Amino acid sequence: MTEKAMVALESTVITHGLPYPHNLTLAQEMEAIVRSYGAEPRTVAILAGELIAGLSSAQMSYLAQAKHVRKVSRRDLPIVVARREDGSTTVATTMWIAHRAGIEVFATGGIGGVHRGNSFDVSADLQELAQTPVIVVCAGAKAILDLPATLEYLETCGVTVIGWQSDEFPAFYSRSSGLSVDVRCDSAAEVVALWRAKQALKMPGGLLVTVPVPSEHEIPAAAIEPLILQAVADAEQQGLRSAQVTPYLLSRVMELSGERSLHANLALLKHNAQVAAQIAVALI
Ligand code: PSU
Ligand code: MN
Repeated sequence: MTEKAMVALESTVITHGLPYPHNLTLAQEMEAIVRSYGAEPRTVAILAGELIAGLSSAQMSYLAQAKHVRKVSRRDLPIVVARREDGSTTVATTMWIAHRAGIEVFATGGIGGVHRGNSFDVSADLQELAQTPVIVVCAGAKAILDLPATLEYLETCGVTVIGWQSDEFPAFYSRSSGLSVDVRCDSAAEVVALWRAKQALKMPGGLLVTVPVPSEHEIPAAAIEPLILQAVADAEQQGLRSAQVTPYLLSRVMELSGERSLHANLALLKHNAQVAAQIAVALI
């Protein structure tokens, strides 16, 4: 039980997910939204090897402009700590650090998942959801991933997937994926009830709350799919692997689809911050 309503925010979306200056404005806006709902924002990152849950505004503006900051997932954590390097945290490492800082709720855009055409490329985000007790609020996963395989993997890991006011698993830019969630929640209190039940059962791991992008910013699957196919083909042609794949796909889809995808991305991140803050407040 926490005394303060807190919401963790990740930093890979700042360093690798969005272009400057949109990344900085977005990070600041997400923090302001969390505060306006009565919770405290804690943006997570690693600076000079130190794990930070709650960047200052100077640290945030440094990170938003820094070049060559390492994207730190679970396996990278000992490296940046030992070498006292800077790093931005993925969903996996943000969960890990948030939990150790006593934070139970985390808002992000999209989680990593199982990659299309390469079922051995599975984001460490999924394993983290299996192990670390944090409620992750996201817009589902980008259709750059294999969404049915991602849901199967979450099922194997025992992660309950919640649809926020929705029966369907959202596909980031699109509200619909044709895939069902495990349970629908229409209010923060319903999410809290599931969380409390999971805790009472002493089960490890988090909960995934998936929030469809606000309708006015949605990009229909038919419009985005050809661009995703193009980006996936380009990534294959370049022979990218491991941690490079996701950032490349994110920036290539953004390049191919332009302003529209940027605006959808910003809108869903801000909306997710609202939902996460409501859940954090309901937990107190
Ligand atoms: N999906 C997005 N935007 C992002 C990411 C994923 O739509 O910014 C980032 C998140 O930080 C996520 C990470 O945790 O990419 C997953 O990377 P990988 O697939 O290498 O695990
Ligand atoms: Mn990967």
